[in-house]
Amino acid sequence: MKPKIISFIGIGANLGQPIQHAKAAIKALRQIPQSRLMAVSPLYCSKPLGPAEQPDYINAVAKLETQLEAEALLDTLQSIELSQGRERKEERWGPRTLDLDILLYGNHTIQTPRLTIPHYHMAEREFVLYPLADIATDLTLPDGRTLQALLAHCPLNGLQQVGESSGHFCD
Ligand code: A4P
Ligand code: MG
Repeated sequence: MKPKIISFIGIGANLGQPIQHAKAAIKALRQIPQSRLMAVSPLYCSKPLGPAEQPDYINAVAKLETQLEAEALLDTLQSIELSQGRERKEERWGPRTLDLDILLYGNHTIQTPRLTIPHYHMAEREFVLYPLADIATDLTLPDGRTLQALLAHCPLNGLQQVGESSGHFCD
């Protein structure tokens, strides 16, 4: 019997109808083999990190219990991205309809050509840390830093839950 690992998955979308892409991604996460979707944060609107000339993002974080190896989980997430995230005629290097990142995989630290876990720069990203706190408030990263300590140094930068705003962005 393979061990059951708790993994946190970052969901990001900023093209087409990003709220619909995020919801479709959550539906797909429920279907991943050898896995159980345990919690999903609310959806958030966030300001784009990187080139400013792109739409705001919808972000969320999901908690998945899985018996898949990390690379097999990545394969599955990439197939969800392909099937649900890339049906539109996107610019090759442009923003993406759907991005699914493995933020954490149990307490493992992984560094391979295909995988860096914990995910690159997650500890400074408000659109990762705040949704993570909604579903895993007492989390500690593999390096010993607590989520609460990281949040204390992470400004909101305009992050807000979908539905809270009067619709001036992310609508
Ligand atoms: N890869 C390595 N580690 C991982 C991991 N832990 N999880 C590799 C998933 N993939 C991982 O990813 C490129 C390669 O990363 C994969 O083939 C995999 O082998 P990708 O999804 O094709 O490309 P990407 O997501 O554009 O790259 P990256 O580096 O993940 O981008 P970022 O840094 O995540 O930036 N602003 C806001 N507000 N919200 C966002 O969600 N996202 C991005 C994407 C930029 N700005 C954003 C947001
Ligand atoms: Mg990615």
